[in-house]
Amino acid sequence: MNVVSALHELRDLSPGKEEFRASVLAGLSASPKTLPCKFFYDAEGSRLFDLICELPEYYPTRTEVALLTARAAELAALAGPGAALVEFGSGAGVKIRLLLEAMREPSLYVPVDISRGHLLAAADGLAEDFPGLPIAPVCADYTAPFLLPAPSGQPPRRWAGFFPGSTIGNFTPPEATAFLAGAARLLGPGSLMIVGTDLPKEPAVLIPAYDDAAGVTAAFNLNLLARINAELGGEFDLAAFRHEARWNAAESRVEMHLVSRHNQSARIGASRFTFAGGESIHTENSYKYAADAFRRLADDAGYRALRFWTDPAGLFGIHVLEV
Ligand code: AVJ
Repeated sequence: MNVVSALHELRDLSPGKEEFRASVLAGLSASPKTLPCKFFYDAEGSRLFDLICELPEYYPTRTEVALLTARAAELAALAGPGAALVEFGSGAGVKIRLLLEAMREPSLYVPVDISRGHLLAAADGLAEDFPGLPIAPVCADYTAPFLLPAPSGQPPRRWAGFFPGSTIGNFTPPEATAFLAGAARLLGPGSLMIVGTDLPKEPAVLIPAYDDAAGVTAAFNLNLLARINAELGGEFDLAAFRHEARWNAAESRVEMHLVSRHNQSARIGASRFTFAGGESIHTENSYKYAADAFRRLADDAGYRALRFWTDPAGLFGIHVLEV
């Protein structure tokens, strides 16, 4: 099979501008104010996120890549020959390469991502590096249900979900349980789910990971306001907000906020929003799960825990689940 025929046409279910507008207006009308983190990932946000992954303070990516490298053969053995992979939030497609290289005759790769350009570029690169591997990209917000593309030819021996990066930490625990239950339904009985989870640790390590010295994470957070200005005709003064990362110990999560530097108001079309000095827009949660806490959550979603791996410093974890 040649590269062109192995790369399927994109299925585009990405949220449109009206969904973005409705979410932004609702979030800024709420108290406290909030914006959904899934909208970070326009072209510029995806570019900034890839830079975050390279930052010295941002330990999750390199720690998880090292874990995946060490465990790729074991993961491939668990998946078995002829397995089909679905990746939720596939991004630049770096981590999946480690799995695909170790797997025997993977039958299909379905990258699912909300960022269309990023998804297509990553799928093109993979099609070149894995000629003959059917790749069926789906541009979708995976927090909403979607259908899997039907594999051409033989049904895969086994489906395996891949949700790396601790992106599951963006959900609240009930949302994470619902997401996992949905993945179990989507992938079916006998399927695997491989989930990367960041582990709780001292704020002295967590806070710099979300508030780096070079200011990349600040730019990533503020880009949400730039996107509102560009796409929704917003009139936010980006210099009037500052990025803040907070450790919420009671909830075991890092929170990102955009804090208003002074009293101000900002318009988006016909709507006007007022901000007191020090008032924040809560833009992201990043939950940190101890191994046991995550196992309970997976159990609530109907999954059995097969494996858990962590690095020597106990920074990051990978769970392998089966349903
Ligand atoms: C992509 C959700 C895993 O929560 O660590 C990085 C996003 N936000 N720096 C994370 C993020 C700020 C990241 N996830």
